[in-house]
Amino acid sequence: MSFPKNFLWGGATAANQYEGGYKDGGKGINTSDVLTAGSHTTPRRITWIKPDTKETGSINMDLGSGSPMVFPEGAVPAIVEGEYYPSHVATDFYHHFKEDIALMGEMGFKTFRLSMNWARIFPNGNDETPNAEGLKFYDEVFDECKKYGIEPLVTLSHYETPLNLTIKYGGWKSRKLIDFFVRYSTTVMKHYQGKVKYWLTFNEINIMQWGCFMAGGLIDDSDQAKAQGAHNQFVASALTVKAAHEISDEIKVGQMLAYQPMYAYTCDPADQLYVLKNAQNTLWFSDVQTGGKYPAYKLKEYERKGIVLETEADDFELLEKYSADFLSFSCYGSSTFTTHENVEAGSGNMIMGIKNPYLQTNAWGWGTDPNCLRIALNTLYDRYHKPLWIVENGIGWDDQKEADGSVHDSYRIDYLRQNIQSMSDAINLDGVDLMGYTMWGCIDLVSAGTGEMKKRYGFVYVDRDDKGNGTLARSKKDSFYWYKKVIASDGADL
Ligand code: BGP
Repeated sequence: MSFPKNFLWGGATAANQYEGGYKDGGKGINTSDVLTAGSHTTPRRITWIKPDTKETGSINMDLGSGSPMVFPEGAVPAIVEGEYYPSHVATDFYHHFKEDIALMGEMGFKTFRLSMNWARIFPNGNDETPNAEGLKFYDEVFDECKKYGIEPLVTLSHYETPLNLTIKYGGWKSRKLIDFFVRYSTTVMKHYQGKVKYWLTFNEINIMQWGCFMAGGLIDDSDQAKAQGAHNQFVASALTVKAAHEISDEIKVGQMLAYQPMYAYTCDPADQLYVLKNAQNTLWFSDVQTGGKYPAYKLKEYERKGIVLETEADDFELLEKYSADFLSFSCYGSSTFTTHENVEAGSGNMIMGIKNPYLQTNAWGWGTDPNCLRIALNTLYDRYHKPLWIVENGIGWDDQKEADGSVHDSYRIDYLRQNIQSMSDAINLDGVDLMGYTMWGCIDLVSAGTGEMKKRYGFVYVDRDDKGNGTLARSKKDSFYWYKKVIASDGADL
């Protein structure tokens, strides 16, 4: 079975994990720039400084550690001398973009998902005018894409907020950020009109609930702050959709959700209810941003917890009128839940839940699930009836490069083959409207959850290790040639 002729095959990246050049071209500092490296067993940390006494230290990032983030009195996140911050160089797209886009062109990419670095355009987040050098950089990137017929898909904020906005306003819990973001989104949508048609507002907006520093630039992880942070991002997204449609009806703005099918471990009805509640924890984000309305279960929960949103009179009308044009999502596998005790716990990273005996896992405990995309696509299409786009899917592996530069990643090819088949079934057998597929981390980049280099996803290997050593040279993995063949055959030759 093949795919529609205009299907957007490609790969995905994010500035904070890929771009580097963290001080080049007038770029400001982002929240991601103060995150240290971690590992599978040690959480990433946020460094801080007390501006008065110059005392420094660090605390665990909430995502992955599960511990609350409590900054010492008077401390603010900062870059501290002597620490290693993976995002500062990452895999240096900033200086390798021509080479990398040529590699994507060689694979036959129809689309390339990248994120724009907010602080490269507005270094402090709240500047009156954009940084011309930052605008020029992405102009060159998009011109390069055009050479190869590659349509960019641009995330406006992928796990980063200009640090100044976190220090000054506490990140997304402040409504001030709505105006700053809309100034940024409107500026770039106008500037790149004719070059960029597809935009996403916030990467994995629902990660706000577990990784609020990454997803919301919050240094207060209370339920109240997270609820307000999400609400403010919803309103900023709606205003971005409004601005996009005013600029041109060619421009489409999508939501981006972290999604994974959820299974009950047993047929005990208590397990089914537990799974339903867990699923709602994800789906309420798309109920609001794509569906246009807060669901009743969320409003009841806020009432129960005493959470009161700071809103303005037209917020809810805006959310409904300017809901997302399409829904994009990441999906790496599935999660399994139970209310029963004494069931072997899995070692999920971002993917929570317990071990599913029917599935294989990689070294980081992420399960591979041959049916996850078909289930995800059916669930989301039935719920919203809007076009979908899979913008992340893939498998992290500690790939080994041979002396001749080759990388034999048959496990990645097997994973992708199953996932693409599952996606094909959703289109061809179930009639789902799917716009495209961008495999995560198409050129090796830094892991978001752990800050490691050795958790690699790419079709292209980059010579860089967990300490930041390496030449940054690129080499093609076996999966590079395989994906090229898949695209050339419109998905028929898997
Ligand atoms: C998603 C993020 C990406 C990416 C990916 C893989 O949740 O949007 O930024 O990194 O997960 O996760 P990790 O890098 O932790 O393996």
